[in-house]
Amino acid sequence: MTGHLIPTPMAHTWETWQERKVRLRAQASTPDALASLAARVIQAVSEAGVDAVAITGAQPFPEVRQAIQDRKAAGYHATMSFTFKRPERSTDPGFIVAGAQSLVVAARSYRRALPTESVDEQVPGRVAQYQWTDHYDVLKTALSAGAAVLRAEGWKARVVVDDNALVDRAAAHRAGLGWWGKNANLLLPGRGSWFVLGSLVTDAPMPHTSDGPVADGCGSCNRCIPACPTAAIVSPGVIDARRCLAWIVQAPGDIPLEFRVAMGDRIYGCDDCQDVCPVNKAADRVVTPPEAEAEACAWVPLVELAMATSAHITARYGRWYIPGRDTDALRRNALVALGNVGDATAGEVQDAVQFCLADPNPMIRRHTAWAAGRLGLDGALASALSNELDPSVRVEITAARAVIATVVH
Ligand code: B12
Ligand code: SF4
Ligand code: SF4
Repeated sequence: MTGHLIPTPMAHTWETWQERKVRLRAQASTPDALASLAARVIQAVSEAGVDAVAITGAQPFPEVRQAIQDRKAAGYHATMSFTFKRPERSTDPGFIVAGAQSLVVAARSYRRALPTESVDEQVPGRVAQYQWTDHYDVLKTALSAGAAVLRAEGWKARVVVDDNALVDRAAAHRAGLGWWGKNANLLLPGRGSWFVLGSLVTDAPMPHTSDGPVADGCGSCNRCIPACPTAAIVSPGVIDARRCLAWIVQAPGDIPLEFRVAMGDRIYGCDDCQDVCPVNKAADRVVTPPEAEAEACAWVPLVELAMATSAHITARYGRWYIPGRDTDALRRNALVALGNVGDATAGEVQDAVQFCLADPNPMIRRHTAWAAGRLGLDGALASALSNELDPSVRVEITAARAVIATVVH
C-alpha cells in the first residue's frame, strides 16, 4: 500500500501512505498539538463510562518487578501465572507498544447497592462485586475510544485491561489516581477502592496529567488486616495468594481443607477487606451506591450450580476466570458453600448431595463428601462409601463421617 498515492489536504499534491504518516506525526508532535491530543483522548475515554482517567509516563516499573520477584521467592503467588509469569514483561510497557511513551490509565467504579432479591427460593452463593456485571468490557471500550483518537493521528495504541501484560495498579498509582491501601488495593481519594483499572499504552509523548503519586490515605488505620478471614494480608500491602479466598476459589484442584469453612457462602471473589474499609464506607455516605444493573449476578443458586452442566456454566458464567476452563471448579465452590450455608433438611439440598456423590469427577465427590459432613448427612455418606472405589474420595467420606460422629456424640 505504501506505493499508492493519495491526495494531501493541499490541493494538487500527492503523497504515499508512509509520507502521510510521517507528516501527521510531525504535525502532531508540537507541544500544543500533544496537549490538544491528550485533552481529546481524555475526553473520549471519560465520555465512554469511566470515573477517572489520567496520563503518565510509560517507563518500566523496576520496583514492581522486584516486588513480584520477592513474592514469587516467598511463594505468595501460589500457582498463579498472570503478571507473575514474566515480570520483566508485565512491568515494562515497551513490550506492549514498541517505543511506548505514555500510559492513559482509567478507573471504573463497580460499586452498586446489593440487590435485595436473591435467587428464587434456593440457597444463594455470593459473588464479589467486581464480577456482578462485566465492567472490564466497559473499561476496554472506553479506552478503545481513546486509542481510536490516537490511531487517527498516526500513533500506535494498545488497550490492556486486566491483562497479563501490565501491572494495572502500578500504572494507576504512577498516574496519580490513588494510593496503595494496606489491603493491597488502589484507593482513589475520597472514593475508595471499588474500581477496576486498565490502561492504554501509546508511543505518543503526551503531557502528564498529574505531578506524581497520591499521598497515603490509610494513615494509622489497619482495619482490613484483621478483617481478612484467612489472614492473607501478611503485611501492609502484601497478599499471600495461597491464603486469599479470591485466589483459592479460582485455583485449580481441591480447595484446601483449612479454608473451606472460611469460604462461607462465597463462590467467586471476596470483598471482606474492602467492605470494612472506612474510606469506602465514607464514600458511600457521600454518594449512595446506585442500583445494580438488571443483569447483575450478585447471587448464584448453589443447588443449581452444584448440579449444572458444563454447557450451562459456560453460558452463564463463562466470562469469569475459570481455571483451565474446567467448569467443575465452580461446582466445587458451590458444594463447599452449600456445606457451609445449606439447610440439611431441605429436599433440594439432599438431592444435590446425592447427585454429586455419584458424579464421575472424584474432585466433585470429594467436595460433596465434605459438604455432606458439614450438613450431617451421614446416610448419604454411608451409602456412597459402600460404592466408592477411589481411595482419595474414600478418605474424604470417612473424614466427613468422623466429623458427624464427633458432633453427634
Ligand atoms: C494476580 C491478581 C490477583 C491475585 C493476587 C492479588 C495481589 N495482591 O497481588 C488475587 C487472585 C488474590 C487477586 C485478588 C483480587 N483482585 Co486482583 N489482580 C491480579 C492481577 C492479575 C495482577 C496483580 C499483580 O500483578 N500483583 C503483583 C503484586 C506485586 O502487586 P500488589 O499486590 O499490587 O503489590 C503492590 C503493593 O504491595 C505496593 N506496596 C509495596 N510496598 C508497600 C508498602 C505498603 C505499606 C503498602 C500499603 C503497599 C506497598 O507495591 C506493590 C508492587 O506494586 C491484577 C490485574 C493486572 N493485570 O494488574 C488484578 C487486580 C489487581 N485485581 C483487582 C481486584 C478487583 C481484585 C479483588 C478485589 C477481586 C475480589 N473482590 O475478589 C481481589 C483483592 C485481593 C487483594 N486484597 O489484593 C483489581 C484491583 C483494583 C484496585 N482498585 O486495586 C486489578 C487491578 C484488576 C483490574 N484490572 O481492575 N488479584
Ligand atoms: S480478598 Fe478476602 S481473603 Fe483476600 S485478602 Fe481480602 S479479605 Fe483476605
Ligand atoms: S481498611 Fe484502613 S488500612 Fe485498609 S485499605 Fe482501608 S483505609 Fe487503608
